[in-house]
Amino acid sequence: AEDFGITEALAKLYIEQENQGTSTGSEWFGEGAQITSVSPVDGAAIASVTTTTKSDYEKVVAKAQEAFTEWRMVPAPQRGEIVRQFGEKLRAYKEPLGKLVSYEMGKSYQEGLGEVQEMIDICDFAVGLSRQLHGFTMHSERPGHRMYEQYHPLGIVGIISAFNFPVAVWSWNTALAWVCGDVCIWKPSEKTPLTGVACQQLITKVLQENNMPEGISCLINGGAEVGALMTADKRVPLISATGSTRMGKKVAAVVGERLGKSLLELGGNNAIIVTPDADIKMTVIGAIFGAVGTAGQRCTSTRRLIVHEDVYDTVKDALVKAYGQLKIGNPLDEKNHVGPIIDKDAVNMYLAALEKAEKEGGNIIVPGGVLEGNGYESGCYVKPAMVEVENSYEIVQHETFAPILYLIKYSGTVENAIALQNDVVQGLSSAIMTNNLREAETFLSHKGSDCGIANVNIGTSGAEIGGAFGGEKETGGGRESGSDAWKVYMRRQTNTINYTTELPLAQGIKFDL
Ligand code: UN1
Repeated sequence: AEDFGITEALAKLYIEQENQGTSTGSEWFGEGAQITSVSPVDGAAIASVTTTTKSDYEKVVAKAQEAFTEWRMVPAPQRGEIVRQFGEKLRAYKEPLGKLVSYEMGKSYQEGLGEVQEMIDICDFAVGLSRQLHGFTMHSERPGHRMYEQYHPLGIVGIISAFNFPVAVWSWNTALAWVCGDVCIWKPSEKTPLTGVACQQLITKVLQENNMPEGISCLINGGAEVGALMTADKRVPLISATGSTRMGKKVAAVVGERLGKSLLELGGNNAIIVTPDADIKMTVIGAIFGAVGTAGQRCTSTRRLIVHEDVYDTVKDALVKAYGQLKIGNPLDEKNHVGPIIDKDAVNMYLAALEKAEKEGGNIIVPGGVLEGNGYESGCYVKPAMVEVENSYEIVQHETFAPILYLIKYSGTVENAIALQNDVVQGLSSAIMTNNLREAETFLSHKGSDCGIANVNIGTSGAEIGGAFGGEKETGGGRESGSDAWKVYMRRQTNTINYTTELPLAQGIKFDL
């Protein structure tokens, strides 16, 4: 089988064949069972990691706590300098890391590189931020008093990430958390542990080169039971979790029980509204990239297309034609548009969703199916499918992490389309295609989209790091990445200072002895 430079990439990223799993920097350990990472690209076992046991975890927390006492006293701009150097490291390792992301997760090499680019960009963002961790000052109601607020580091941030963006989501959290003075413990998805090992190796090099406490970046590995060690642990004040709504509800309950903070980035059910005033060519490109890019495995992937009856047939025909041209195959081969989905469980969920859509009355216009034969031996390559449905179907209400696009027809005004778009439990990303100002502004208004992301004339996926990223309702309400998302990684303190010889009370209260 063709290697596509994978062996070389693994060596460059310091990935050994086994026993890398738990790390507090240069120290690697782990007593738990092995997880073998299997590539959905060719079904090959790439390497194994050891899972983290409870006693391994205790070692990690101790190291992280120790690192925190040192790290929080490093001035924020100097912490920014470390993150800047990490961005430089990522620039130097962009190709091997992008390749490993592509091979371990199955997204195209271009998208693997794009994911590493998001990491580099968030590092740049965080460097600037390290001099801008601003609080407000306000005027006291009392004479001779001053008030202001400031932000202090929180402590340990626990990061639980998903397979679909195996490295970028970690960096959105860590780059900000580190400049904020926090230390991080990361549990990557058990489906993509090796990209986690690679990132840990690279940041450790930067910390060593700067003589900084290595425990600011720790790695643990395993399934939900390993994540649960962190969620239940009051020594971890913030849990940032990305994944399914089902997982998020569990995390929120456990973290809520101890009144910890959680940042949740959960499922989406993202729609593009296509009005009679849409640019059809742009619509087709936006919809197709949104639906089949990353093989439909982004939380921002386009799941639903809500199309006005006047342009419905035109859009449908153009999409069917475009779907016919999609090349499905090895994502490291740049000729292909669509790679595999993550594993056979995902394939079964894809098949079950299509079956259910049909049973509920859906009309399959681009049939799905699992590809077999030469190049498809992993059993994870599926055909992007398109189904005409009603928004109310149970399966349409559900996020299936696969390239299935649901077509929904609307008539009348844009308000009708917005009602359909909002009529799901999730609230991550949304878009409208229109050249009509009234429609666009209605979509963005108070009575418009209820999602965390609402776009005009671009698709639902591919958000830039500069904005706050996240969504409402069952998407979990968290915001990470750009804008002022950093605030969740810090604790806020209001300070009042009296510089007089009197002690007046607030609210004019008299308390004379
Ligand atoms: C995710 O799928 O978890 O907006 C994140 C996008 C990417 C991030 C997706 N920048 O599609």
